[in-house]
Amino acid sequence: MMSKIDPDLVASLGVIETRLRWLSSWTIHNANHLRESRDGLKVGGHQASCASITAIMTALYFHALGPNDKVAVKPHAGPVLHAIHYLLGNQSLDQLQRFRGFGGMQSYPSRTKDIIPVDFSTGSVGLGVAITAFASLVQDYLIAHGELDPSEAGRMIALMGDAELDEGNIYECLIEAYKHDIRNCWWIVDYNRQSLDHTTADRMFNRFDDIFATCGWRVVTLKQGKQQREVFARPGGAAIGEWIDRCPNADFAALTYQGGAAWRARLLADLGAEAQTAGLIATFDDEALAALMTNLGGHCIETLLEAFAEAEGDTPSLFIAYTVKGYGLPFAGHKDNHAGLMNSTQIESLRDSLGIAPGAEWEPYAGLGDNAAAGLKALVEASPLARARLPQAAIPVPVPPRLPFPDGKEQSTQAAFGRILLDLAKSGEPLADRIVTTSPDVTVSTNLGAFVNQRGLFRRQELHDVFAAAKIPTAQKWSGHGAGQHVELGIAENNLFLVLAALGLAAPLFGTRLFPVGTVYDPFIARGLDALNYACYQDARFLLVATPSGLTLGPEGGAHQSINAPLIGMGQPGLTYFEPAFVDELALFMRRAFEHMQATDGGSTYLRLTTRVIEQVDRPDDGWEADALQGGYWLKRPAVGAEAAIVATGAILPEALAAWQELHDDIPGIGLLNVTSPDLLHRGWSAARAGRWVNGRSEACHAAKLLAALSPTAGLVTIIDGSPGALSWLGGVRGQRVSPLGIDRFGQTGDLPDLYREYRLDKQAIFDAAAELFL
Ligand SMILES: Cc1ncc(C[n+]2csc(CCOP(=O)(O)OP(=O)(O)O)c2C)c(N)n1
Ligand SMILES: [Mg+2]
Repeated sequence: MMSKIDPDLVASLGVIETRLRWLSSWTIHNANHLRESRDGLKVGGHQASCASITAIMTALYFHALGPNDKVAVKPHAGPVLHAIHYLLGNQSLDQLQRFRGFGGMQSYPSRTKDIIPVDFSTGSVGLGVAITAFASLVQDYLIAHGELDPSEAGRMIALMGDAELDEGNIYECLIEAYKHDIRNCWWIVDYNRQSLDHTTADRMFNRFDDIFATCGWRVVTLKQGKQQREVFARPGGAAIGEWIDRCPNADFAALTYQGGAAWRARLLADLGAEAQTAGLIATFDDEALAALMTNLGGHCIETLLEAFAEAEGDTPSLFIAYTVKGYGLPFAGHKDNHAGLMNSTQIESLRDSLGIAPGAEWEPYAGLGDNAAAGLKALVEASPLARARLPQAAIPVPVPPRLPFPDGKEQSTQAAFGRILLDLAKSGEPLADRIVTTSPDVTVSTNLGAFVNQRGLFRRQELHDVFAAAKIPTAQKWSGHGAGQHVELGIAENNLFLVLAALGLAAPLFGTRLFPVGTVYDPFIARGLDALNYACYQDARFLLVATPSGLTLGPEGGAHQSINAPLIGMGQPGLTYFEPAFVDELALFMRRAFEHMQATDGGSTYLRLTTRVIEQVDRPDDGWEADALQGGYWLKRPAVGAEAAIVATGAILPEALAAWQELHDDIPGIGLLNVTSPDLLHRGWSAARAGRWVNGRSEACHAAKLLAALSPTAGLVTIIDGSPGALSWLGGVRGQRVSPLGIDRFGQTGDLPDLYREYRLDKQAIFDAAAELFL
C-alpha cells in the first residue's frame, strides 16, 4: 500500500494519541485514587479499554470525521471522548475531575447528561452499535422525504468493542439493515480480542468477516501496522507475520503482557531454526521487539488514516482494527485488565515517560515545548470536529386540537387506533406527513394496515405490489417507495425499539421532527426491553402501541398473554403508560402522545390496547378529559364520603360497570374510578410525597384528590387485566383498604367468560372482593 499520508500529520496525531491515553488514564486515576472517597466504593473506569482505542479515535476525530458524521462511542471509551473535547475546549477541567461523581462527566457517553455533544448514548453493549445502522436508515428516510439535502448526508459510525460482536442484537440488526439496503454506516471494531472476563475465542477468527460480507458490508481488516508491514517484508520477516496469524489470542495477549524478553524466547523457540528470521529478530532489542509485535493496525495512525481515506462511497463498512487492550500501559494484554487500574507508581512512571511535570497532569499539552504545543493546538482547532455543525432545532409541528375517533356503540381500542391513524393519513394535517409507522411483522394484526395502504412502505427503491398488479383481491395494498411512511421490520422486537430510538432522535440528530409510531404485541415488549430502556435513556420520542394485551386476548392463550406489562409501563422512565378503556380516551391519549413527543420536557408514550369490543359510554360533556389525562376519572362519581369504590383499568371496564350497577343497591354511593394511567397516578403520588421535602410544597396528587371523594375508611376493589400491583398501591394514598384483582399467573386458551371466571376478573370476583372488604 503506497502511503499518501503526510508524515508530519501522522507524527502530530501520534502525539495527540498519547495525550488522549494520558488524559483518559489520569481522569480515571484521579477519580479512583486522588479524589476523596466518602463511601469506600470503587469508582471504576476502564483505562485498558481506553488505551486500546485512542489511536482509532485520534485518526477519526482529528482527521477522518466529516461535518455531518455521527458517532456512537463504545461505553468504556467515554473518558477518551471527554479528553478529545477537553483538547477542543468543549469540556471543562471540573467535569473531568468529577468523572463518575455527582454532576460530573458520566461513566459512559450520555446524550442527556453529559455537557459535551454526544450523538448516541452507550452503555448496554451492542445497542449503541446497532442504532447507528438504523440512524442511517432514518437519514435516508429524511433524504427521500426531502427533509435533508443528500449533500448533507453523514456517516453513522459505531466505535465498538470486539465483545459487542457477541450480542445477538448485532445480527438481528445486520439482517434488517441488509433488507433495507442501508448505507453510510461504519462500524469500527477495536479488535483487542478481550472481553471483560477473558480473551475471546480463536474459532471466530475470520468468521466475522464472512458474516458481514454476506450481509453486503465491505470488510476492511487492519491487522498489521506500518512497521510490521515493513519488517515482515524483509528477508525472514514473512515467517513472523505468519506466526502472528497462527498465534492463539490468549498466547498473543500473555506475551504482550510479559514483554520483549518473552517475545524473543517464544519467537526463537518457534522460528529460531530459520536463520534469516533469527537474524532479523536479533536486530531488535527487547523493547523494540515488544513494540514491533504490538504494532497492530489499530494502533498505527498511518494505517488507520489510509483505511478511512480509501473507504470511499456509501457502502456500509466494517473495519476490524487489531489492537491490544491496555496498549502502552503496564497491564497491556493481561486478561484481567478490563477493570484494572494503574497504581500510583505506575501512573507516575507513565507521566514521566511523557515528560509531564508533577502538577501539570491536567495541562492539555504539558511537557511538549511551546512550538510543539502551539502546532498541536492549531491542528486540534482545525480538526473536523471543531467545525462540526449541530442541526438546527426542529420546527414544531401543529397537532390538531382533537383527533377524530370512530363512532359506534361497540368498539375495540385496537381497531379504533387503526381507524384514527387512517383518518389522519387521509387528512391534510402536517402531522400526518411526519408520522412514521413501524412494526416487527405485526403491522396487519395490530391494525396498522390501513395507514400503510394510504401512505405506503418506505423503500429507497420502488417496490411494486405484485398482488395488486395481478389484481388479486387483498386488503393490504402495499407498494414501497421513497415517500412511503411505514418501515417494515422482520420479527425482531429488539429492532423495533432501536428503530423507534433512531426515528425518535430525528429532531436532535437531523433537525427534523418525526412522529414514530411502533406497534407490537403487548407481551413481546419484554423481548426488546433493554432496547426500549435504551431508547428512553437517550430521550428518543415515540409512541409505542402494544396490542392485544392481557388475558383478554382470549383464545390466543397463555403464551401470548401479557401479565406484567403494566408494571413495565409504570417503571420505565421517559415513557408514559396509558391504558384506555374507551375509544374517545384513546384519541385523547394519542393526541397527547404527539404533543408530548415535541415538548421540551416531554417523552414517549405507551398505549396498552385490546381487541375486545366493548360498549362505549355516553358522555354528557367533556369534563372527564382533564382528569383522564392526569391518569384517572370518576366514571361513576361516588356520593360524598362513600364507603367503597371499584377502581378499574382498560378492557375489563364492562365487568366493572356491571358490578357497579348491582352493588349500587347494597353499597349506596359506591363510585367507579376509571384509571387511565396507573403510571401517571403513581408518579404524581411519588412526586407529591417527595415535594414536601424537595421544594417545601405538599400539594395533593391527582390520586389523592380523586380518592378524597370517598370516606377515609372506604374500601377499594381494584381490577386490571395485568399484575394487580399496578393498582393495589392506591390503598396507600389515603390509607384506604384494598382488595386487588388482577393476574399473577399464566393464562390459557378460552373464551372471555371462562377466562374471566377462572382468573377472577368477572363481576362475581368483584362482588367477592367487595364482600371481603366489608364482611
Ligand atoms: C448488555 C451488557 N452486558 C454486560 C455489560 C458489562 N460489560 C461491560 S464491557 C464488557 C466487555 C466489553 O468487551 P469489549 O466490547 O471487547 O470492549 P473492550 O475490550 O474494548 O473493553 C462487558 C461484558 C454491559 N456493559 N452491557
Ligand atoms: Mg475487547
